Amino acid sequence: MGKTMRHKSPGTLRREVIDFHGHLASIAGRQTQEQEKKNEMHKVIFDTDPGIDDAMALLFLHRHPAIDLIGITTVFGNASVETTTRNALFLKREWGIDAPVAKGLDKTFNPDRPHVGWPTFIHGDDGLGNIDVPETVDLPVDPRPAHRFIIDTVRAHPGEVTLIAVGRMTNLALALREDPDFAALVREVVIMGGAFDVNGNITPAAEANIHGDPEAADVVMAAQWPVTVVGLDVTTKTVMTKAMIADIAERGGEAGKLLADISKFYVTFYEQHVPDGMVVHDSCACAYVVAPELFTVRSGAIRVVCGGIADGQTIQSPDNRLFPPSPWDDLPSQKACIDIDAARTLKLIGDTLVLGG
Ligand SMILES: [Ca+2]
Repeated sequence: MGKTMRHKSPGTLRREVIDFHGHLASIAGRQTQEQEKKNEMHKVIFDTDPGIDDAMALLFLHRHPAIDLIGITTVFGNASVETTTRNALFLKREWGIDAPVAKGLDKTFNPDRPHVGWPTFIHGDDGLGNIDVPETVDLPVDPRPAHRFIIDTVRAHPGEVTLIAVGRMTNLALALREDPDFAALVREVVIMGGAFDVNGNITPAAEANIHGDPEAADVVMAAQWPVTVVGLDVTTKTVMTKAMIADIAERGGEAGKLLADISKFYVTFYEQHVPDGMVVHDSCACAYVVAPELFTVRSGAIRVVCGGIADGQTIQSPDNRLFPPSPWDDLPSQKACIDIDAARTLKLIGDTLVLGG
């Protein structure tokens, strides 16, 4: 080798040295890219009550290249937990999703809260737009209750797991009560729920996910983990038109067609609220995880009203405002989304839903 090199001209040697350095730089570049890619990947547990907009969000998580969906946990809300779990299994089977499904309990965090009926006029009797979901789906359910599954999975991947909760906050609050220390091991919590500078959608004060279990939501906001709340302030600005849904059916393969079929019922409900299409509440929370730059956030402690006429209202104490001593003091500063680039968010959602279709 040394003998060969002695016979090379200085020009050849210089070129080889440059090539070698280029090779090293390219390996280093590859490693940096891989590292960045790893950093950009989000291990996600999706806590959900499918639910039509939940179904869209689930397909988004399944198809987005930066999301590693490692668990689906179910909660009651859009329908009973029996129905939402069956629906999660149905979508898992239809869309070939690997993540295990763990079923939540069937009671609010405060079990004395009276049960209010399911919103079948929004999501259909089957929770998925009355598309004839089979009574049972022959897939296994994780043996653990949802909140225990969440704790165990976070503890198996400390600092790596993002929790996206798009139903009532019951499972997250139960997990915090069972294992308060696990909160410090969660990377991020992103919630669809609440209404800060706008009216609610189930009462003038409250949004449905929070209203369905206010005590649970108050526990979640007060915990020592980073929470971002994607509420009605931004989701009601994010309306997917019928033409966009048709495009997803066209380009999104069988999964896109099923999603469009499921969404018909919801679009009909939304005719009384928006001129064309549907509000994609739950997908907004998923979009935030991969593209937070599309959202404007405000920081400050968040409390949830529990009881009275404003039951379930979310109220933030902005960090830059001074108040006399109040029940918001000494709580962690969380983020409330107050604005969104709706056009770019819808494009991101639409482009993701058809990936691999
Ligand atoms: Ca939901």
